[in-house]
Amino acid sequence: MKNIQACIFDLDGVIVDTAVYHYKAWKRLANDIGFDFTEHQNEQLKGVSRIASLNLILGWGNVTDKTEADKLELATRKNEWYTEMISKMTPAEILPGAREFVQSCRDAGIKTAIGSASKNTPTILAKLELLSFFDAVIDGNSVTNPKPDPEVFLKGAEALHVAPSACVVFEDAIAGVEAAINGGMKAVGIGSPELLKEANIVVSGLDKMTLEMLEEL
Ligand code: B16
Ligand code: MG
Repeated sequence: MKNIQACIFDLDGVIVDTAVYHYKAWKRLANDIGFDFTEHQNEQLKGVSRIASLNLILGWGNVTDKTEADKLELATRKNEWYTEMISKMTPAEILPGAREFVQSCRDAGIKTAIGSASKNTPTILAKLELLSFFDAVIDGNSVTNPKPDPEVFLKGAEALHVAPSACVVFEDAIAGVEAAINGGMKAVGIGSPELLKEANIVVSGLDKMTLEMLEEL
């Protein structure tokens, strides 16, 4: 595997599906304020940072009277409900094939990292018992520019001491695929080929991914 020296994985939607917990917590917040939004709208929040998600949701509810301090309080309230839910997560919630594929990369001498927008990444990885599967973890606590800015993945490459051109990013969000391309990396889309058009290849999940496919990128 000469060309590819590192694989950088997005967390939510690639390793684990936390979208359902995010949705429950955001929906509860919206309901408290006095409006609702659909699971379909929730799709637009994937890969989007906490405060940017809140701004989108408030827009859907036509809520325009919140100050920055109010928003901080609302985001904190949502995160409390969300962290309560993820505190009950178990390794059974790891998406099919994820642990196996990460392990096969490591067995082949490919370095592995997480590149996620989530500030809750350390908690989630601990609950999934996956901390020891990654050589570096770059998350929402260590980046200032959200995807599609490539910062999160470039920091991952740097931490692994691998050139961006030798990195492959696995992403379920359009902005995440764009971030990988913007950083000069290869991108494997996880999900729908219609949506993730810019990715080099798209698979439905890591259970469909093999080391041979990495070589062909
Ligand atoms: P938190 P990813 C993203 O994770 C989620 O997809 C997105 O829905 C969430 O708002 C964001 O993390 C921030 O999460 O509130 O835990 O900091 O897909 O980049 O791994
Ligand atoms: Mg994601």
